[in-house]
Amino acid sequence: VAFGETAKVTPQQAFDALAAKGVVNGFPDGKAHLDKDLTRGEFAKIVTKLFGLTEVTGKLSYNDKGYNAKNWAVPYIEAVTAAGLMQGQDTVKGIFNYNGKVTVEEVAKVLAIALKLEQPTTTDNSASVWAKGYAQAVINAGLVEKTANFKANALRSLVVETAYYADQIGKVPTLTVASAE
Ligand code: 6LA
Repeated sequence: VAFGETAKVTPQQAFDALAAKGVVNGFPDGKAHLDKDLTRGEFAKIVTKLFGLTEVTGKLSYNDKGYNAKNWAVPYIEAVTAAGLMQGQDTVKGIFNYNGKVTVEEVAKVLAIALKLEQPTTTDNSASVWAKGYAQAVINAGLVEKTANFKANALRSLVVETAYYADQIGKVPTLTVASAE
């Protein structure tokens, strides 16, 4: 691996590394089930853990059915909302859609904002209009393939791989060149 590059890992290796840090949990059968998709609520939990956000209780920002203090996902959804990483699918009706499947473009948006990636004005990707800039940002950062179907549901393999690399981005050492003075 060249200096400044991140080693390529398999989705299983990414999962294992994130599991060791408590970012993801396996299923009761002990497997990662990387070919499954995941809900927006589950994704909010991963994002909370990945970026070390504080879970928020005592606040209910959305009007979804079942969105109440007993819902396990609420503290995570409130955390990503407070951090400005997610805002829900309908801000007029106040719908987060926590049981809906998270899409690749939704993952792209969250990572692009969290990592403060530049959103290019020129885009060439399959994302919805609202997500084109975010999708291009993660493509240009090398987090997602440019040929990805951004409107499709994200698989757990994509989420763990992008989360793993997102985590690494902050850790790659930057080369400091001493001044000649
Ligand atoms: C209200 C709105 O315009 N939502 C957009 C987009 O911002 C949302 O991004 C996330 C990641 C979210 O913030 O919850 O997923 C849902 C997206 O919905 C989009 O509108 C269809």
